[in-house]
Amino acid sequence: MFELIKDDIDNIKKVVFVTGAGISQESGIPTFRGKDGLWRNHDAMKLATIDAFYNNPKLVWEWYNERRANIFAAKPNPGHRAIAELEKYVKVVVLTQNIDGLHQKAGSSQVLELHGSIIKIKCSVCDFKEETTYEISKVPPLCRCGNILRPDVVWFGESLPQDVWQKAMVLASQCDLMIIVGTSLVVSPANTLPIYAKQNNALLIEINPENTEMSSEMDLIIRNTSAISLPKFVTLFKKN
Ligand code: BJW
Ligand code: ZN
Repeated sequence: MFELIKDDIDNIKKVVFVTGAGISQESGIPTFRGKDGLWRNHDAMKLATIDAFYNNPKLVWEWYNERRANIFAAKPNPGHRAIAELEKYVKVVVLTQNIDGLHQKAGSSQVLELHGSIIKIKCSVCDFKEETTYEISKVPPLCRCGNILRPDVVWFGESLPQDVWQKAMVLASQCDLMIIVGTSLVVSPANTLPIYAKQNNALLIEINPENTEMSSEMDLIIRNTSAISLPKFVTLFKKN
């Protein structure tokens, strides 16, 4: 599966993973696009917007409540665990678009959450923020200041947390190998990270059963799932 890069392994010191919804699919968490991207006949892409939240905060909160219950019950799969295990052999950073916390649960120590976290909620007006895994029974929940609380995630049209994004760009520009796993690469600015890596002459590997926007730029493409492919990738380092 990874035969083509076997001889490059000794020169790889810094690995950056760019991950998306597909890596958590085998943990039972639906992806955003395609047939998986419908919830009660609503397009996930339309729900993940600030306009949807202000138009119908109850509906958007019901979507997040269901996802929170599913995500909090989910376990990391062999793909997440392989990435965490790779830290034994090389420097590893995970730049994830996912909000599910499964990389951290698997044991990865350097995870940058580009689109926020479903564990956190924040006020839509004041500075209030907290981590909570309890079920939000009355939706939409209200802040002490009287305004609506929201999930601390990044919706379309909103900026990514700037400190996180700045770090992500630097790390992508400095890696020797970037592995892009389970993302359609249609959402910017996360989909520009492979370009920063390429500018540093990093090797690019894509792990995805389907073609993506940037497949033609990859040095190696693995058309298989992450839970199958990533443990095999780590074995290359174990033999060294
Ligand atoms: C497997 C697998 C297995 C399956 N193993 N693989 C026009 C107007 C306004 C804005 C824009 C515009 N044009 C562009 C923009 C910018 C916009 C954007 O990119 N839009 C595009 C859709 C066109 N981006 C933004 O707005 C971002 N902010 C920004 O740019 O700020 C500056 C700005 C400000 C104001 C105006 C304009 C710009 C913010 C983006 C935020 C994205 N948020 C979400 C929701 C997060 C919260 C939540 O989860 O609830 O993030 S949307 C959703 O998409 C989520 C994901 O992180 C993200 C990416 O999706 P991902 O992970 O790639 O999932 P899928 O489903 O697309 O793909 C899954 C893949 O896995 C597939 O390829 C499968 O084949 C594969 N797979 N099983 C391996 N087992
Ligand atoms: Zn408030």
